[in-house]
Amino acid sequence: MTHRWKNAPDKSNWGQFGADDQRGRMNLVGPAQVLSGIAEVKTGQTFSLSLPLDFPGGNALNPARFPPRLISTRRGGPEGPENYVLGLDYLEPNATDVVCDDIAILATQYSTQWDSFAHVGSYFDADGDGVAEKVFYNGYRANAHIKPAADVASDTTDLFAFKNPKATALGIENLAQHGAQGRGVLVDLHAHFGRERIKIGYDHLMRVLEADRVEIGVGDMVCFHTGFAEMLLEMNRNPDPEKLHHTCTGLDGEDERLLQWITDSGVAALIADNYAVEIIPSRWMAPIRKPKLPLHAHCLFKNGIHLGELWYLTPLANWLRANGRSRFLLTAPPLHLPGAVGSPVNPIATV
Ligand code: UVW
Repeated sequence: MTHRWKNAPDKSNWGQFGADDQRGRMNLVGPAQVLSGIAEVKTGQTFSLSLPLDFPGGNALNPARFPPRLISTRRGGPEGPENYVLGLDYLEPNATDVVCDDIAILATQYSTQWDSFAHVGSYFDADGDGVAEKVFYNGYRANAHIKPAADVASDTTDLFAFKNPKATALGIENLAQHGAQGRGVLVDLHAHFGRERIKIGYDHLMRVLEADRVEIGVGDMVCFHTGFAEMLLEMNRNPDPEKLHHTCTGLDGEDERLLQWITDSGVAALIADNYAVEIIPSRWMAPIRKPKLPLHAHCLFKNGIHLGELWYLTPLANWLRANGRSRFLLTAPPLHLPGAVGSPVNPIATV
């Protein structure tokens, strides 16, 4: 028994990178993997893989996540809206400077984002006392290490009332310190299935990899292009809820062979341009206790594999297909915001 767990979950890698590891499979992305990514740079062209962070628009995709609010900061000087663009001549009559500052209030997972391992854990009897507790990757515990505020508000107007809303383990700063740079590989599901709502299992995936001659190696960050983010852009911040919840492919987290492939392939991160990488059932009545987000459980909770969601992959996917390629250098550091369970990101693909 380590100091945190006696039982590790079935099909997990807890302890593989050390009992106190908080970096998970990103441990496989070291200097050699960065050089493999750099070796994919042939033209120097770059693609930003972020949506504008005020997309999708509204909160029909996830009712708890609100669009960002950007507020101008009054830095001093005389009252009046014109002084949100502050002339420093109010302090020094001969100063020519005019200055703006602002504050952003944003749900870290509203738009293009990374999930940290503090985002999804599970009820699991890690200490072997016969009672399942709330536990996260490598046995880190709710309340001991991951401590969201007791009275979390879902209304952004109450945001400053939060108390101590911080993960003291597994926060996104672990990925920020790593830098999330290495080799990216794109799997173009949209080219094969269009915008049909299909759960992509192991057989689908193998067919696509074979048809497009895509090779995935240990330490690769794998991006699944489904066309969902492109559809969000078309809806221009006023998304149709029907389309949000019934369009485009996603991985099938209930396909055990797909989960085994994720384990065996050594992929470092799974990324998609859709909501959750996997397709989450909207109504769900399970006869036994099991995860509603099985891919999240397999990746974030059991195996320390970060998930990237709502990335904008369409222009990159089109370019790669037109050029007969699937690999690129990916540079995608999250915000270095200690304790956050997720983070916006502006990933850059260099081809
Ligand atoms: C959910 O809460 C569904 O999480 P994610 O943003 O990782 O899809």
